[in-house]
Amino acid sequence: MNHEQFQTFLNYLKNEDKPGAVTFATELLDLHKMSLEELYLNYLAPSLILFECDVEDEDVCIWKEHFRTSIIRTILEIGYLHVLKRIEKIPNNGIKIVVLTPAFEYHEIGAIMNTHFMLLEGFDAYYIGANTPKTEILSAIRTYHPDYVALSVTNPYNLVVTKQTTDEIKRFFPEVGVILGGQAFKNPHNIEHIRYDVVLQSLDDLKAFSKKVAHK
Ligand code: B12
Repeated sequence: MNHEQFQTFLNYLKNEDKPGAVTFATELLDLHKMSLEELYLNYLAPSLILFECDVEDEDVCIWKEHFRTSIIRTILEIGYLHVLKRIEKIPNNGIKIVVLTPAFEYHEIGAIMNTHFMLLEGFDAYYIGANTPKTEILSAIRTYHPDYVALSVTNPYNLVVTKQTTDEIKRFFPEVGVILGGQAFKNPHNIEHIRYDVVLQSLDDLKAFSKKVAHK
């Protein structure tokens, strides 16, 4: 990774320079200086995970974090256009995945990024949103008939609602697989009582999963 380049990107973000940050990231993709995967994993994700507010006033820190997230979201939406261009050449593996974050979980950047990665691995992936109530999830399963539902969960407080959600999925749609991903599952104890089929935490995990399940 080019540290100087990363620092330039971070400086745009630190200065809340949205045009600068978006143009910088878009050019990296447009000029093929960096793959979308590299941009997401080495630039966008760390710029959020390592976010530190250098002012004491907490109120200022909150809107700064929100603003940074909105800049990253804009870059992800532009990234999607690059995904569309690339998937024309990628064979579809015939597996449909609905991606979401469950009720009360607002952290959605990991879910969006991984939906793009799934598309690039040949999955038919749909990100249906953050803070998705159980009933809406069941409705989406009824509509899309996915092979898997992927739940991205960041905050361990949301493990209870995750358990309730996956119990309902398995009760009404036992044939649908449950994928878990996100920071809340880094601690293996957090998964003990949840019904799931696979935990995926990285692009490598996703690639290995794709190899394993691609059959059609
Ligand atoms: C941005 C952010 C927010 C934004 C989110 C906006 C949005 N639209 O997503 C907002 C402002 C809404 C927010 C709110 C809150 N946040 Co917040 N937030 C963050 C921050 C700074 C970055 C999160 C992020 O986007 N990371 C980047 C993504 C790419 O990383 P990721 O989600 O981990 O995803 C990666 C992997 O986990 C994996 N992955 C994730 N999902 C999946 C799914 C699959 C299928 C696969 C294969 C892989 C995968 O792939 C990704 C790439 O590697 C983190 C800091 C941190 N250290 O993470 C705090 C953080 C997560 N937040 C935290 C907290 C406490 C909160 C609040 C409770 C604050 C409050 N008091 O209100 C609320 C909770 C809101 C809610 N109900 O969910 C804590 C959580 C602590 C904990 N208990 O774990 C953190 C860690 C901050 C901290 N250090 O205290 N937050």
